[in-house]
Amino acid sequence: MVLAGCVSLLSATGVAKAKDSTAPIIIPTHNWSSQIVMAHVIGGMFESMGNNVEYVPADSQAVYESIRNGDVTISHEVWQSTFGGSFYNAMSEGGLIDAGTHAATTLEEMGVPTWVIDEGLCPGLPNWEALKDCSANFTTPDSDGKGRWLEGPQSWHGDLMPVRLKALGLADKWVVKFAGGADALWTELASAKKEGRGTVIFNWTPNFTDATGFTFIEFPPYTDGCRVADGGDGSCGSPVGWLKKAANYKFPKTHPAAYKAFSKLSFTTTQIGQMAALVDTDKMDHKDAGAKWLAENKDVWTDWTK
Ligand code: TMO
Repeated sequence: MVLAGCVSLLSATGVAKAKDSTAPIIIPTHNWSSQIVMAHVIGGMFESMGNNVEYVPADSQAVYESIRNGDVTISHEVWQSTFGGSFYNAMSEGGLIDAGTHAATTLEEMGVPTWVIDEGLCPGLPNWEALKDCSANFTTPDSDGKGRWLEGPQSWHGDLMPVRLKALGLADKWVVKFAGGADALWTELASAKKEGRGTVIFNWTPNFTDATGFTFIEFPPYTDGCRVADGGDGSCGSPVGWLKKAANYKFPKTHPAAYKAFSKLSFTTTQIGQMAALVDTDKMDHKDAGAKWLAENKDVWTDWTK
């Protein structure tokens, strides 16, 4: 109470707030839609406050080292399962700070479009043990007679999924293939549907598929240390995780107002799903999608920029 009184007294007497630097805030763009649209949403918020912004395409793992070094200012979608390791590594090296957590919880996991279950193509799903008996319904010309898991680009998880298949004793029935990009996952969903054939793909939530019917496979639960990189045998699924924001440690000093807005902002599952859908369902350009989202959701974000 006393403190609040002091603060309003100070601003009433015209003490200037710290002003943001005119140096550009560097925002990275990666290879999935919500991340690129949200880059433009947050960049647009910063611009509305009088800041300069630059977008740079960046590798989604290496970016944490770039933030630590100051080549990139922020990361606005730090997904626990895929990037938690790189995020904490950079933090322990020094130079990267945790700028808070979005409201949305996340899952990054293999799964099937829900119609695959409804059509009886793998009885027993979403329990992973069903995969022992249904691989014949998931073969493709490149899968050597095995069922195919279509993983995301290898830059996201390396050999996490091939190692998991082996650890679960499924490697004689299933094989992992890597998609060149996220678009290849959505193309596969559409063509499997058209051909009425089973498909298992890597996917995540929040995403546009939250609204189209997608079921994640339930693997043995994730525990700290269950992955090979953390000392385990890799026979576990992905965590239900957080979605964080990260920043270079100087950002609060160079751009105090923008940093304050960045640390306050928090998107929900629905909002992030909308950002992805503007591109993947409505086929908009990422930049236009960001502008449209900002225009239609002023009530969501303007308070954060004050
Ligand atoms: C990092 N991702 C959301 C694509 O799983």
